[in-house]
Amino acid sequence: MVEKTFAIIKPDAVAQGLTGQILSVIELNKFTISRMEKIHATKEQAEEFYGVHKERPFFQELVASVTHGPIIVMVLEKENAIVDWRELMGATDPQKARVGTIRKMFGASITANATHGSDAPETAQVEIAFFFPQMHVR
Ligand code: 3AN
Repeated sequence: MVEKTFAIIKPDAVAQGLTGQILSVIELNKFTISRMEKIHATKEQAEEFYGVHKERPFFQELVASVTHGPIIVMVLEKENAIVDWRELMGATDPQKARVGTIRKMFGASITANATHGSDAPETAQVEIAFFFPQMHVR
């Protein structure tokens, strides 16, 4: 089934000039970039977006890491987009990510791990609606 997922290129990767290379990997892996925008997320947006993590010890670090510079927010589309994008990103910790994954190639640390991706269909729907409210998800 063709599905949509939500992706972010995080501030560290954008600041390092890795946007083009990451977009290239995305396209080589047959994702369609349906929507894309460069924004600078506010603290309030980040706190709401990462709301499920608010009790975790790294929450403030996480919010800071995604707001300290511009990010690229995207809707990616392909068959099994949600699972395939998470596989292409690799493990949360770049040191544990498989060779060839985006986080292995471009991630610096567990917080500055280059990209974000929705983890389930419900999350994808909520995250797409959060950044692209005018978009029809299904
Ligand atoms: P993923 O992004 O692989 O789905 P989650 O959902 O467990 O990982 O975590 C969300 C984000 O929180 C991660 N992308 C990462 O930036 C950050 N994070 C996760 N675990 C840690 C940790 N132990 N220390 C610092 N940041 C973390």
